[in-house]
Amino acid sequence: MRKYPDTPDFTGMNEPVCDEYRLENLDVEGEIPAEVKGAFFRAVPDPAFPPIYEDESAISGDGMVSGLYFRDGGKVDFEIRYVQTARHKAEVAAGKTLFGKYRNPYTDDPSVKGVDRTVANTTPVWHAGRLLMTKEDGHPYEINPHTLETVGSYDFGGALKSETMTAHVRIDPETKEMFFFGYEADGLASTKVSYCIADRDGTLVKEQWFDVPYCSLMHDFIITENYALFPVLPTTADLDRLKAGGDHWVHHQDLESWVGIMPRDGDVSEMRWFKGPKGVSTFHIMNAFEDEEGRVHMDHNMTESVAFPFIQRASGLNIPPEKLGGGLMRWTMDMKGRDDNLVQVPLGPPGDMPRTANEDQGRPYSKGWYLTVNPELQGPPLMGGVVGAEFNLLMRIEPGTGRIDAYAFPPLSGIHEPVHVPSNENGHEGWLVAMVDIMQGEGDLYQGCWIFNAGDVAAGPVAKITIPHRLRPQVHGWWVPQGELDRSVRK
Ligand code: V55
Ligand code: FE
Repeated sequence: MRKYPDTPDFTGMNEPVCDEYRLENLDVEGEIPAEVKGAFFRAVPDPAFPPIYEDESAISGDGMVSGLYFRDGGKVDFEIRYVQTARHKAEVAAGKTLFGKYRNPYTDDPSVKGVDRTVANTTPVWHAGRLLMTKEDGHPYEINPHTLETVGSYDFGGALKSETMTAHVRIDPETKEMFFFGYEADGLASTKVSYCIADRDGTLVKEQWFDVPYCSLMHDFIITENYALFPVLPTTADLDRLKAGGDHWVHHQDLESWVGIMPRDGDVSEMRWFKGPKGVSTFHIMNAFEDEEGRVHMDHNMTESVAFPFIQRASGLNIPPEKLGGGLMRWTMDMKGRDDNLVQVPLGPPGDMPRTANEDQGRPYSKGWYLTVNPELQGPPLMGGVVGAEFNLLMRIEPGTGRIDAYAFPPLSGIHEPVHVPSNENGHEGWLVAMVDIMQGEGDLYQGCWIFNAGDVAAGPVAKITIPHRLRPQVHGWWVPQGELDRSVRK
């Protein structure tokens, strides 16, 4: 029998859990704000079988969908289940691993040629009453939000032509349209990118394709009130390398980055390209907005090289997280000017997992939140997650003033990406809900879900929910308010 590799991707916090379970009436310390009612969905990679290749990454793990349900009277229930992808079903039927390297079908067992190999493990997306588990290499899977049962692969009723849809969609807070894209839209290492709009009812009303300067790991994009922005960053794929059984991604320190920008309701022929710095890497964008002078600003968590150890290995790089540099960067593009270079200004320290209030998306905004590794931490971070070390500082930043407030976790603990729950109270910034891991002593792991006042993170959690079962680190999460959950398409 194959074993899980003895590597950071499969040991410590990343040790596979491989268990579907339900926990009811969880213990709560403090008081859950009445406004926190609904479901906190999370995407958790958890490989049901050991990988064929020893150097496999944690991001190839089978997607599990988890729901933390905040019900009436402060009752909280938890559930986690595998997404029943074609890939997971094929491996369960065979009782072993059949799929090879991360996004390289040329390394698969011949018996699964042509089988959808996406693992649906990155973001639970909620739009128009549907819950979708996404991964950028394929179509999403629809999930019943109440039972977490898999409905099946989802292609907008046959309308989506793109072979891929990324895990980072953007929903306009006013029109409720969902904007999304897919890179490698017509196959491996392709430069074709799809750009799609689903209306507020979830109908795919527009799909256009365009070409990017090179095939790039385009993990995220962003919209403003009038534009769609597509960052192209120098982590690239190559078909010959894939055919030779190589790695999907190699990072290039000497290659330029680009941002393609077009009117969000316009035609892809209107795309204008701005040139950015060489060698940089960004996975997540906090926000973007326009100003009165006709400039577009994009705030994103950038590093000077790529963070993922498995991509670094394939690129001949070996840079520890604390040496990756970068920061929360503002890239500004002057739409009225003729200069095709963008301007970069740092706003805050390095970090990732940015979040804003939904209502601030695409608009000028005064506050946002993201995570980092505390530079003042006296002690080791907790090893785990897809990049290696868990974040242990929750920050609230005012991008206009640079003001930062933070909540610091002790050594050997971590916090995962928070979701934001809006408040109805005037001037209240709402709540942040996030999973927390704390190693309290040798082998004594506390895991739970903490709720913070979003406007005062430094004050610490207002409520803590204990989860008495080991959890593997999540990737992204999504908050669905009770009213929307009640109006779900699947009952
Ligand atoms: C990321 C995560 C992925 C992936 C590509 O966070 C990039 C970045 C969990 O899967 O496939
Ligand atoms: Fe992501």
